[in-house]
Amino acid sequence: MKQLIKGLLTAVALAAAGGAYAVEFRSSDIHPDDYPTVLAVRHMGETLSKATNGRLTIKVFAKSALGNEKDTIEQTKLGALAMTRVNVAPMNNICPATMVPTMPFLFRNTEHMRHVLDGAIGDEILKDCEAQGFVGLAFYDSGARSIYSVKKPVKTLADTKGMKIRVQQSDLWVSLMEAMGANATPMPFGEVYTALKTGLVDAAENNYPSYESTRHFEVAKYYNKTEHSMAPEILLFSKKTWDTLTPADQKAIRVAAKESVGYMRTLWDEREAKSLALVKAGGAQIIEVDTASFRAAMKPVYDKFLTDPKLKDMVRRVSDTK
Ligand code: GTR
Repeated sequence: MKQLIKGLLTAVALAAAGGAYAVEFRSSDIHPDDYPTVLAVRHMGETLSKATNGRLTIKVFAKSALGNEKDTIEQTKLGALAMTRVNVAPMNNICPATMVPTMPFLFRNTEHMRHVLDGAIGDEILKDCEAQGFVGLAFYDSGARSIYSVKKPVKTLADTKGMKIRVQQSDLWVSLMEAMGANATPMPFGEVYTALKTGLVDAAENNYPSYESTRHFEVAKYYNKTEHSMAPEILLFSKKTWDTLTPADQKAIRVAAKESVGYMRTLWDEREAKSLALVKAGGAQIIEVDTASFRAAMKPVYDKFLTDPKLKDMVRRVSDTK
């Protein structure tokens, strides 16, 4: 018997050394099953499974089944969860470099944002999360975020003065709203619908797909095109889990993640157009905004959060990127 157990253990150890283990990685998302981020990670799972003959697979838990973004980030750090897809915002307080792509009015347009995140700056930001226990695999698009309000439209900076606006759980986001003269109310995504409906907040801010999928447009019908940030989504892998994998498998995961970015962008562009049409049909009013007045108010945010010369320089490099 002793001999048998010893033999079995050796077999397991050998299998592991040869990379012959099989693992199903759990990944979380707060969005519903048909949302581009969820579909992209599922697609990544298929690529990974093909590349490893079915040894490595990914199971995506959508609709906050494993918790809100702050919770799943914590679980990922601990290794209780292998992967999580979140916005960079709840990482701002944890991994400072994620503040760079969050900065208001930083990216000129979608092409600029994609170009920067696909290049060296994007890689540096992903790498920066490693010291905090996360292997940054990829960025996904999240479009431009704009303020949507319940009672009155927002056309210029004067209109956000005193407004209670829901933000993501990030100090940078609180400060961004304060720079608009608003009162920032940080809360998880899943609580926003009720907060808008009960008057706990006067407004929230997001891209068209999230405004539509959450049906926030039913309660906050003014979608005011402030387009104040293009804070992207980020796909994080637990460093704890990562360190148990062979270099070949780590590479396969990285390749599959990067490969899913192009797939996601196609879905994203389609979804943005579809969501805009849906919210308009549902009664939302799309309001043109004097964005220059908002842009001019953002200096305090840059001054407060870009004290580290490395981050300051990164922002300069982003602006210099054609
Ligand atoms: C969405 C984003 C989510 C989350 C959400 C929010 O656009 O995809 O990851 O950040 O916004 O506002 O909480």
